[in-house]
Amino acid sequence: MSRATHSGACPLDCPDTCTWQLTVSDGRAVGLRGDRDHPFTRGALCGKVNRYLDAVNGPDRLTHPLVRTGPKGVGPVSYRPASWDEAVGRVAAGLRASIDRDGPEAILPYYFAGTMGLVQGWTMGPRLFAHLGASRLDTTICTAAARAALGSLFGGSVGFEPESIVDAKLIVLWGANLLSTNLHQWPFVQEARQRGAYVVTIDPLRTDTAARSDEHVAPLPGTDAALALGLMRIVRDAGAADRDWLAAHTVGWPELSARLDEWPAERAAAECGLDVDVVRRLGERIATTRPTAIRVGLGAQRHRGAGQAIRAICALSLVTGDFRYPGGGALCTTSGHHRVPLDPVVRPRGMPAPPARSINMSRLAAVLTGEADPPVTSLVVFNSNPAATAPDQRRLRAGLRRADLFTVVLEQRWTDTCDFADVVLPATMQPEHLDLHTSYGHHYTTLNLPATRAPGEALPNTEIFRRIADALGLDHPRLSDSDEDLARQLLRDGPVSFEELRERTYARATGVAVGSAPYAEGGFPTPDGRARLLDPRLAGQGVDPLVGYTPPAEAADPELARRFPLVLISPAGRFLMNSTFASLPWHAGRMGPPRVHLHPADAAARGLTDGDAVRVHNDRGEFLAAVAVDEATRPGLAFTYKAYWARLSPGGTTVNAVTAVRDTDLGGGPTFHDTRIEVEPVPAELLTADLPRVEEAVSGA
Ligand SMILES: Nc1nc2c(c(=O)[nH]1)N[C@H]1C(S)=C(S)[C@@H](COP(=O)(O)OP(=O)(O)OC[C@H]3O[C@@H](n4cnc5c(=O)[nH]c(N)nc54)[C@H](O)[C@@H]3O)O[C@H]1N2
Ligand SMILES: Nc1nc2c(c(=O)[nH]1)N[C@H]1C(S)=C(S)[C@@H](COP(=O)(O)OP(=O)(O)OC[C@H]3O[C@@H](n4cnc5c(=O)[nH]c(N)nc54)[C@H](O)[C@@H]3O)O[C@H]1N2
Ligand code: SF4
Ligand SMILES: [Mo]
Repeated sequence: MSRATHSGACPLDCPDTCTWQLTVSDGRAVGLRGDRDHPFTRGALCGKVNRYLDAVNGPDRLTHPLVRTGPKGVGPVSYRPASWDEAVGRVAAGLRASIDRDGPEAILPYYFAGTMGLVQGWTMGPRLFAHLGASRLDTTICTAAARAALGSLFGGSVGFEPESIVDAKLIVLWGANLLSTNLHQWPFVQEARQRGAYVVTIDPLRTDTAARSDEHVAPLPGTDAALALGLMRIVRDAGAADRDWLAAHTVGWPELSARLDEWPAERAAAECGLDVDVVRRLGERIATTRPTAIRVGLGAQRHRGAGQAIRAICALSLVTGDFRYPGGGALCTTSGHHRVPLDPVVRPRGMPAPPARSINMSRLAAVLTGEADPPVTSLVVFNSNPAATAPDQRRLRAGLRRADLFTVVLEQRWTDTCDFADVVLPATMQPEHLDLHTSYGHHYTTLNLPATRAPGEALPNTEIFRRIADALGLDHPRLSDSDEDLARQLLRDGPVSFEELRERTYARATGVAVGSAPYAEGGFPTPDGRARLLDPRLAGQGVDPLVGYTPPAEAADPELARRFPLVLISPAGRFLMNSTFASLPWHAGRMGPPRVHLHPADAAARGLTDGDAVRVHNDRGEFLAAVAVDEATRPGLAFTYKAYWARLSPGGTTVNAVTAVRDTDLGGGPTFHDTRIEVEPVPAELLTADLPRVEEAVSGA
């Protein structure tokens, strides 16, 4: 019996990008644990990934290409197995038909971070579509608003060094639920606490993270910029604005300071639905505590005013001068520190890549139902499950059902999106392919080498795209680069080599040291090294050039509030990774069925008690859920966890049936947490109606 251990990377869309040790016995993955030496992983994975091998070894893995033989939207019964040659031939014919009829922009590749791996996710697929002249995908679904805000403010997605948070004396976890979504940051927060730090969580919900902090401040969703402006005002009035540092390393402080005159604590508190004393105390604490670290989550940027929110929150750390100190300042994502430029790999020199329109992925429902001209007539989905995760699900499903839309889905298991495919292509999982990972929560780069054979005929995305290129008759040599070639190209000008990573699996690769304050002397990645509290370029995008406040859209709409009195947010669930794992028995069991959490006052006002079946609805659509009466929320605010699967949910829809296609003020991001709803009771049987189990469903194919 052969048994070996291989180092690799967790591929999931999580800031922690853990290094893991995979045990393989006779070709099968049998054990998985966190790398003990990795400075951020520190020996442990998370609950959901401790069971990752359920996904790898599951009986529901897709093992053969499938082609559609029946209607769209009904599931695996509409499909039969096919050879790779036949399936890829169909894909090529479908794409060709779109090109011949409407030009290459009629093709839309739709992909996201199902794997964060740069090789399987962000190189060969985009390279093929760039060469074809297909529509480019503006990958906005997650961090577009934050990225745009950080780009404006700092010149890139940079911030304090996350391991150095141990040196902070005040830690503000702002719109971040670390214990669910950034677990490996938590021990560093605890270490800071042991050294005397005070921890405040700013979250409309009393999450586990909030409950385990020293203080929980619960503003109304989408009002963070108002809170940040109020806090900056208190800091300034306390004489704690770091005027020398602001003068040397920022632009726009005089203008911002003038704006703060409009933001007394009372106004901020009223806007945020907070007690004014809570705002004052927090402001005074920030004014008097150096260094303060603000760990900004992504939850604060899923509202219309997201760009201004992220700018204002991060501006607070500029006003206090906290970037002077190790462990001080703001951090939303570390991705801007990693020097692995994608564009030269996606569009390598010498490979023609015609100019093409750009399509905002968060608008997919609108794009497929009339917004795009010429229309999208071929859709190639990989590393994503938009039928579950994209907004305005009812409209999106209507678009996906279009008879004239040719859809290809590359997947590891049958998902909601597969229901609408013409061709489903079986893809490998992380133990089966090569990949290269940077991180959005730390400063290490990790190499993942294949350690097991894929089940059946599953292939890496890269190989699937090479075959599609070949079937299309494309013969540019860059379209046959191997996975190792792609990884080497990504690392070409980087600080760490492929050889080094092959030897050691991971390396610190950004040039920022633990315990350092990278922006102590300014040097932000803007042209003049200064952070921009005032950014005249934003005027062209319809955004106030000065840091300020954009109220939420639906949450702040009194007219809509009369019909839909509850605001609904849908943050991350601990045992899922977006919609990944939602079909696996262990993970689904830990999550429980879809629930809508209501404050006791809201439940009582509607005569609802725990476990009652309700229809959660607004003008866009509805989903069914059980009521969870929950003190973790506040009156007027409901929540449910994101990314259940429609095909496994009662009623056949999810929370994204009520979320809107609407752009954030900056970056064109989605506004999942800016949604109004009402709930009304429905018969309990509706929740327990027979639902297909995925294993059964797929064995029909
Ligand atoms: N277990 C698990 N981990 C995950 C994911 C998952 O699905 N499950 N998803 C991954 C992905 S793709 C991402 S993008 C990240 C997201 O992870 P986070 O950045 O943590 O984002 P969310 O879970 O959307 O929201 C975080 C918190 O923000 C709060 N929040 C909502 N609206 C507001 C607001 O207006 N202001 C403030 N201050 N807080 C608000 C929510 O109540 C929530 O507790 O997590 C990643 N990690
Ligand atoms: N209501 C609501 N909706 C949300 C959010 C929210 O907060 N609220 N959050 C949004 C956010 S932050 C995000 S990032 C999106 C994420 O939404 P999606 O991009 O749809 O992410 P997942 O649901 O994780 O789906 C990823 C899919 O990729 C597949 N996959 C993984 N690795 C590979 C591979 O190597 N090859 C192939 N072919 N497939 C692979 C997995 O099996 C999985 O089905 O959801 C968004 N949706
Ligand atoms: S999901 Fe995040 S915390 Fe869990 S193992 Fe992967 S990288 Fe680590
Ligand atoms: Mo995300």
